[in-house]
Amino acid sequence: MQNKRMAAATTRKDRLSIMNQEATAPKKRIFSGVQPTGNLTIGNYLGAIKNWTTLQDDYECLYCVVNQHAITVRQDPAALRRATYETLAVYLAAGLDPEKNTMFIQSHVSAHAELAWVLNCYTMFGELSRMTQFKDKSAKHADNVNAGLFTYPVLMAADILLYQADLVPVGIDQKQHIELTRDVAERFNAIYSNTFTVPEPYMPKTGTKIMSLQDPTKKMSKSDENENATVRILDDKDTIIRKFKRAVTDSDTVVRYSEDKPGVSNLMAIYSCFTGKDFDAIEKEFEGKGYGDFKLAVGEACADSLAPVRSRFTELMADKAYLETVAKEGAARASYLARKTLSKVYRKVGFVEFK
Ligand code: ATP
Ligand code: LTN
Repeated sequence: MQNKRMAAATTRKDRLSIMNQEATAPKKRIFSGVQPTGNLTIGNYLGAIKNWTTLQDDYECLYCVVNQHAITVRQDPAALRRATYETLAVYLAAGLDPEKNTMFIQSHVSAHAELAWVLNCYTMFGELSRMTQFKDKSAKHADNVNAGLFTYPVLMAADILLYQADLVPVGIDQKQHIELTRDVAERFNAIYSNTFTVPEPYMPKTGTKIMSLQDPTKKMSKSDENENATVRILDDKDTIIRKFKRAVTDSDTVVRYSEDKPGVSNLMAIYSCFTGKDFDAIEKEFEGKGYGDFKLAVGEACADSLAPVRSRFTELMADKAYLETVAKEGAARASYLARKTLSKVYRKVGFVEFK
């Protein structure tokens, strides 16, 4: 934001005034995370990670690989370990600079679990029962409706509140969890005086909910068992094009954004995110052309945009030592910030100090 303001400043006086403000006003803080529960999809990319890369110059950003959230659903330990490093590698491959952003692994910073325990005592059973993600996931994993799945949003609130984050960039599916985080923060602040920054969700205009290619009424999700339903950030070009060719549309032939055309509208949103074109421009571009041409164009735009991410990812995965260094330095910085909040909370609730 401040850099854009600087570019727009026309006089020397304006520029000096912005520089003075930059010197005194701390940058706003951002926190977000992705679960290492599988290969990331273009939903995760367009709804979250791609936007993160646009924020790194103007905000102080922390991005976490939330492996503690991941075990609310049963995970194979080796697969979880692999996915944890892969998720961190995707953050870097997408363009997040470790010099500018703090990237770390949730289980490396014990304050997350510690604050979550405290916040559990300030979150109501009724509030958690209303969470739609809990309802969806407990229906999907009916044999394992564990307490962690139920209190998942409390750990998420702890993630965010530990860092006094102002903004949380996420897809729309996480909005309800951010609202709960705000309620818990406000409740705690009201009892103990100002302790937590009350965060706001930060969502992109388009791409906030990318739908499944096989059922456009359902969110695209990395744990979907139907491989044709999801496009993975790391899929190769042929696979991406094949998946878009098979995408469910409708019996019409017109490329038009409309609620009654969820399949085509979803493809238009994806195309818009990758090309920067708006819906009017897309409708004009494909006037008189069929779905075949359109699907191919979406596939190509997606594959071409992701190609550099994929090649950088392969390089990064071959350098485990580098990934470990990024995670270690990230955890050190995150722990320092997290401890400050946790000590304050412990003092306020009346825990005696460890001497
Ligand atoms: P899972 O299948 O394990 O539930 P997921 O694909 O839903 O995972 P998360 O790890 O829960 O992904 O989400 C990571 C981030 O990606 C969140 O900010 C979430 O809002 C965003 N996100 C996930 N799916 C989509 C989607 N289809 N469209 C837009 N954003 C999404
Ligand atoms: N619940 C989120 C992942 C997540 C998160 C967070 C996102 C865990 N902690 C803190 C933003 C901020 C999801 O995407 N399912």
